[in-house]
Amino acid sequence: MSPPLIKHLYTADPSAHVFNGRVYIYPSHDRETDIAFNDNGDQYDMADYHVFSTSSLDGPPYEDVVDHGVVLRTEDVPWVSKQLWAPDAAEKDGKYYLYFPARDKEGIFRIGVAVGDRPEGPFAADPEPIAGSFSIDPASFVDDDGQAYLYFGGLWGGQLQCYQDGHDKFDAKWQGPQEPAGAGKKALFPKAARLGADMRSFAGAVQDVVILAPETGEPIDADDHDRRFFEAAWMHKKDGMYYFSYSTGDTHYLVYATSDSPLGPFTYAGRILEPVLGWTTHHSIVEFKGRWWLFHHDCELSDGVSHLRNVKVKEIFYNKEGKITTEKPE
Ligand code: FUB
Repeated sequence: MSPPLIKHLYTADPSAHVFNGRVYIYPSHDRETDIAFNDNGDQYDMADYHVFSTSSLDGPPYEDVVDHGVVLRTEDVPWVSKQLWAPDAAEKDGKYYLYFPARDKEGIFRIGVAVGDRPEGPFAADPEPIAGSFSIDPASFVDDDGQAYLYFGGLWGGQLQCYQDGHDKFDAKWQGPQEPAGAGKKALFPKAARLGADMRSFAGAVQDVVILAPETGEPIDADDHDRRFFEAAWMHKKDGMYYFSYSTGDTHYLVYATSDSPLGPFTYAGRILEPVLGWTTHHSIVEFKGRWWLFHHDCELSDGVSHLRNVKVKEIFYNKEGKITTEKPE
């Protein structure tokens, strides 16, 4: 097995970006808890974020990785009750924005933003979640024209299945491990919104990120659990093509779909990473010094405890047509 990038804490859901020539990693900070394991993810009871950075991905042993310490806590954010899940970050005009999902005081996941002057924080949270936001796993993407987007959503514990009647209608009866199923039913779509110039609000409506099956040109079926979106959205752009990647959840794959537009529609294109040790899989993809890197997690450090994870990194490769070579966990 390749060793974790970070060993002194449990970390997961790594969102990596290159800022000022350094790789910055914004992960979840897993912690031990007495909460019983369930399919709603209650045991993922995280309460703060650390930021990490490095000038080199050549490793192991990754001795250059710096832990910048705690940059945001549950108690720093007035609207949050619990569960600081997978974050991401973006830069605009010298300011840094940390996007994070958490449950509000009613137990509903929203997405918040915290702002800092440096990539390593600290970050000061806005007093309310982003208006119109819901569910989990925000992933930011700033296109070459400067327009920023936020992709998000996650099934089951992430509550995406509770918004089938509209993006502003939370249907509590869909809470828990359930989703559309059966012949003729289509999978639920991940979501995206343009970010406003302030990077702290949505400019315009939340949109569906449509993912099509290449063999039919139709949206992926609900029962197609090897390919349907579950959680862990990420966007990257290479050679003019937009790559939307995600986890398939209960089938444990990291997969991707491509488009010539940042809002799609996307066409399913293949697997990036086969299942790792642990239930969840979650990642980011970033170019650094001319090579492309997959940041992800598994549960090696905890010998397989699904909510005690560790971040890893591995190089990935594209063929001439832009297809990503499927990696096996190491
Ligand atoms: O870390 C908590 C949740 O587990 C994330 O939000 C999901 O993507 C999964 O990795």
